[in-house]
Amino acid sequence: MFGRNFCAQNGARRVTRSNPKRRFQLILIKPSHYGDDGYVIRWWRSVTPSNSLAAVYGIAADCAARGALGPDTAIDIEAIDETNTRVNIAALKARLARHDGFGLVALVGVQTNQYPRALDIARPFRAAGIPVAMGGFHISGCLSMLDGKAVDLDACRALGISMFAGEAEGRLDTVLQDAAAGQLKALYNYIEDLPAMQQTPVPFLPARYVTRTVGHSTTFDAGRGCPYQCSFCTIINVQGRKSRFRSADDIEQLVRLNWAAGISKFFITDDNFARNREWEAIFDRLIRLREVDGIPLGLMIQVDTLCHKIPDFVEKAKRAGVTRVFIGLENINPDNLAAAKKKQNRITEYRAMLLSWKAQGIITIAGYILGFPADTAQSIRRDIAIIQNELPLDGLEFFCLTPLPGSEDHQTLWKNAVPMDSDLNTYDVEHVCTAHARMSREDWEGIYREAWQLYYSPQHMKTLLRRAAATGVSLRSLVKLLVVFSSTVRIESVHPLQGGVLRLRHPSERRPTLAPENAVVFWTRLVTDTLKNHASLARLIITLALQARAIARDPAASYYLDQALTPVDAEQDDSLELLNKTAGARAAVAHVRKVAALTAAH
Ligand code: B12
Ligand code: SF4
Repeated sequence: MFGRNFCAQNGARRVTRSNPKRRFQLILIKPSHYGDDGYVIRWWRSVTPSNSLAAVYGIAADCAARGALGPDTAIDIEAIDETNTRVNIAALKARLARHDGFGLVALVGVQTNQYPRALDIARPFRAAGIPVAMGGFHISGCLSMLDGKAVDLDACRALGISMFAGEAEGRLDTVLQDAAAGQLKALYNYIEDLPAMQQTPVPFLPARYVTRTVGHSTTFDAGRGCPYQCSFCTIINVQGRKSRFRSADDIEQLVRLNWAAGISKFFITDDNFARNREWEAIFDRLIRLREVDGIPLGLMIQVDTLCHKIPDFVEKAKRAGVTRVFIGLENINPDNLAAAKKKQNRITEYRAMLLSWKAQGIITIAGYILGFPADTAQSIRRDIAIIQNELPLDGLEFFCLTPLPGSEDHQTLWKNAVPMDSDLNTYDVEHVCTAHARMSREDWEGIYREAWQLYYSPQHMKTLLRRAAATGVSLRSLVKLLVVFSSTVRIESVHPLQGGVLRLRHPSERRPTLAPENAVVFWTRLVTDTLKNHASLARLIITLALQARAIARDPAASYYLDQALTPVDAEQDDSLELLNKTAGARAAVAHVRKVAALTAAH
C-alpha cells in the first residue's frame, strides 16, 4: 500500500524523503506503436488509459513511499503513456543528465506490436549509457512459450536492455536497487512465480495523467488469471489459469484514492471478471460505495458468455455501477469456436445472456474474431447480418485472428516453422500475420475493414438507437460509442481500442526504417487530413445526435421490438438463422435438446 507520503492529488512526484542526498529518476514509458503511415499512433486525448502503466506506477509509488533505495535517496516518478503524450527523448535525457544518469527508463507493458517502438525509444538512452528495463506481454509471453531467444529477444540483449518477465508486485524493489547500484541484470524471470494480489500496491495514476484520456476514466485489475484454454490466448500462459484477486478492502482503497481526485469512472481490466473468485465481495463493496457513500461509480467490465448463469451476477453488476460490458463472443460458428478450444462459448446461450444485460439497461459490446478456419469473406458477411438481426448487441469490435507470441497458436506455428510476419509491429490484431486456408491475405484484410462498415451501417446504427431507447440504455452514451466505433478504422485506420481525439504526429516519431519526409509535405498533409477527418466526424456526430433526439422524443420509442429484442423462446428460436445456418449451429441445438431430454428423463 502507499506509504504516508503519497499524495493522491499531486501524485508520486511529490513523494519526498526528508533531506534526501540523491534523487533517483524513474521514467515509466508505455510505448505506442507505428501506424500504417509509419508514424507513432498518438492523440491529444486517448480513449482508454493504460492499466499496465497504472499498475507499475502504483508499485513504484509504494517503493518510493517506503524508501526502497534507502533513507538518503528519493525516487521521482514520471509516467508517460505514448498514446497521449509525446516521448521527448532529448528532454528526458537532459533530465537524467542533470542527475548524473542516476535513474532508470522503464518500458512498461510492452506488447508484441509495441516491441519495435520500445526498442527505438530505448536506443538513444542506451547510447547515452542510461539504464533501460523492459517488461510486459511480449517478453513474458515469449519466455513462457518459446526458447528464450524468439521472438527477437536478442535485440534487448544486444542493446543492453534488462528484460523483466512475470509480474512486478514484490519485485520492483530489486530492479530499482540494482539499477541504482549500476548492476541491472540482463534478465529478471519470475514467469513461474506469480504473486498473490492481496495487499499488493493497487494500480494508480495521478489525476494529471488521467485527464489525458477522454472521459477521465481510470483502470484497475481486480484479478488475474482465467480458467479457460482458448488457443489464441496469451493471457493464460502469462498470468496463469488460477484466479488471483485483490481483496474488497484493496478495491475500496483504490476507489477512495481516485475519488479524492474526483475520478469515479473505472475500466476493470480483468479479462474475465465473471471468473474472479471474489467477484461478489468486490461487487458488494462497490455497491456500498455507490449506494451508501454516494460515489458516482461508472464501470466497464469484461466477462464471458456464461456469466448470466451465475446467480445475481448481472443484477449486482448493475447496482455496482456497471454501464458497459465487454463480452468475448468471438464467433457465432461453433466449428470455429471448437477449433480455437473456446468450447465454453455456447451460441445457444448468446441471446439469453445478452438479453439479461439488456434487461438492466447495460450497453453490450462484443469482441468478434475474423479468420478462424471456417471463415471466408462471404461467411463473415452472412454472420454479421445474422448478428445484426438476431442478437441484442450494441457494439461489435472486430479483430484478426493473430498468432500472438505467448499463445498456443503461435507456439504451434513456430514449432512447425510456419511462416509468420517478421515485423512485430503488425501483431496488433488488426493486421494479417500468417496465411489462411480459405482466404488470401488481401481478402482477409479487405473483409476486416469491410466488417466495420457492414456492422456500423447508417441503418443498423439507427436500429441500435431504437433498441437502446426501448431497453433503457443511455442514448447519449450509445451515440458516443457509435461515433468512436464506426469511424476510427474508416478514418484513421486504427482500432477503436487504440483510438482517441485529434490524431497527432511529429516528424521525430517516424519509424527509423522509413526515410524522413519533406517538412512541407509532412505539415501540409497533417493539416489537410486533420481538417478533412474532423469534417467527416462532425457530420457523423450531428447525424447520430439528431437521430437520437428524434427517437427520444418519439412516444412509441419504448414499445419498439424486433427479433433481437424478442424474449428467448426455445421453439421460436429454433427457426433463427443463428441456430440454423451452419452444420455446427444445428449440431449445437441438437446437443442442447439431447441434454434437456436426458435431464427431463431423470
Ligand atoms: C486492459 C488492456 C488493454 C487496455 C489498456 C492497455 C493496457 N495495457 O493497460 C486497452 C483497451 C487500451 C488495450 C488496448 C490494446 N491491447 Co490490450 N489488454 C489489456 C489487458 C486485458 C489487461 C492489461 C493489464 O492491465 N494487465 C495487468 C498488468 C498489471 O499486467 P502487465 O501489463 O503484464 O504488467 C505487469 C508485468 O508485465 C510487469 N511489467 C510490465 N511492464 C514492466 C516494466 C518493467 C520495467 C518491470 C520491471 C515490470 C513490468 O509488471 C506489471 C505488474 O505486475 C491485457 C490482457 C492481460 N490480462 O494483461 C490485454 C493485452 C495486453 N492487449 C493486447 C492487445 C493486442 C491490445 C491492442 C493491440 C488491441 C488493439 N488492436 O486495439 C491494443 C493496444 C493499445 C495500447 N496502446 O496498449 C494483448 C497483447 C498481446 C501481445 N502479446 O502483444 C493482450 C495481452 C490481450 C490479448 N489479446 O492477448 N488493452
Ligand atoms: S476466455 Fe478470454 S482470457 Fe480466458 S482463455 Fe479464453 S481468451 Fe483467454
